[in-house]
Amino acid sequence: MLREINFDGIVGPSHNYAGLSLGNKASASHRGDPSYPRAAALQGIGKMRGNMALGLPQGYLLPLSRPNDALLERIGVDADTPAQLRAAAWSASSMWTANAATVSPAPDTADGRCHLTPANLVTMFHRGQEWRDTKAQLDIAFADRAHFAVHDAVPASFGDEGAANHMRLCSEHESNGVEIFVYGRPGGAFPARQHEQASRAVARLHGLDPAGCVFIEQNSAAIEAGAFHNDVVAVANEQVLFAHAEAFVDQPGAYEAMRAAFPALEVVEVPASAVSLAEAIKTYLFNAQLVTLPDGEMALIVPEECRESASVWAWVESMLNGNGPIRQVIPVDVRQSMANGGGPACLRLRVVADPAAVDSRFLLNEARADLLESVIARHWPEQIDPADIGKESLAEQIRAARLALLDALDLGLLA
Ligand code: SUG
Repeated sequence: MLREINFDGIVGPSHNYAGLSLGNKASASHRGDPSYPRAAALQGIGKMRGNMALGLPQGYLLPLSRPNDALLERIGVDADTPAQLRAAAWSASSMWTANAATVSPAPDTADGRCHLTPANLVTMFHRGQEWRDTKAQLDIAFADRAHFAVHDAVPASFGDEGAANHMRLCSEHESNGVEIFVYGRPGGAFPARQHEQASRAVARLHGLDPAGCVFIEQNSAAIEAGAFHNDVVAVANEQVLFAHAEAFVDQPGAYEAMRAAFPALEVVEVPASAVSLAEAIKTYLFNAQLVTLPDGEMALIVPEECRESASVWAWVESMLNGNGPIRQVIPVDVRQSMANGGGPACLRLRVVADPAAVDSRFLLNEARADLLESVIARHWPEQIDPADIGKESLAEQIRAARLALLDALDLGLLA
């Protein structure tokens, strides 16, 4: 029985605001703020619990080992090395598992297995250190080779940001789908992180039918406004695409190409006159989890920040009063992640699979959520000030906290 399972990244004990992501406005504007790793991780568990309560299967991926001293060695770090480069080794950015990999479910692929390709994340120095350790987790969680294939990341010449630039249209999750790859064209004010050739390589590696793939270019104006990933301005679920009117460089052409491959497409578009790109990016209305509930209705899980924006909430209310496919809008508090540019959708990787084929140590239930909360409450630093980054005592606490988590989950082999 194939289900959509959301694998959320558990927020790591080194969560901090170092302002590392050029083009990510939240990351830049919170640079230097104190962070609250314990609260951040508990907010993430709260979101997972909420989704489980809706009847949705829930999994998680674990924080990577930080600080990553090997990374600092590779750049020959010395006393004069800028603080931001050093801070990269302390980043908890693997929490945003929408960037962990691109996933093609079994019904879409030539060999009938679910294919996963970790994203190389090469555009940002602090994120390029993630993929090998992420792959080590995917190799365990999806070890069953009868059901899953886990690839290496595509070569670093082509930036790949994973599922954040990928959407899937289908009549229901377990049926054959059309996969939409959204890439950026370089040359704008901010980096275009997803290279077209990375998307095309992933589609080939996964054995997708070319007739079931659509390649679409992001709107450079959206990237310039702060949409460093497509999932900041668009999200799809089953037959529905929920998108800002300025998400793609050629919006009518994009819909036409999607409709040619998937005629049942239903577009829920938000016009710029209702919600500007700037407001969409500030509130992360589109960085939402668009999910199908067990009764078949669709719900949109949005950041709390959406409710605080007059224009966004007015649009949400008018949408709910209409007759569209999205029947519920559920705000969640992930403010610590939001302040670094990660909303509810950034925090999860969608995998359509039989939960019984997944290593159960990566699947959440109530008892395990209690366990995660108690480890986090006991070991995660309450607060990290930017001046603490680099201190050995903090490094020790962060390492011990992660090891306590691995131990509690019987995943000590990832140490
Ligand atoms: O890559 N922020 C992440 C946010 C990723 C959001 N993911 C999706 N849209 N799917 C990024 O920019 C902040 C790091 C810092 O400033 O400390 C950061 O990496």
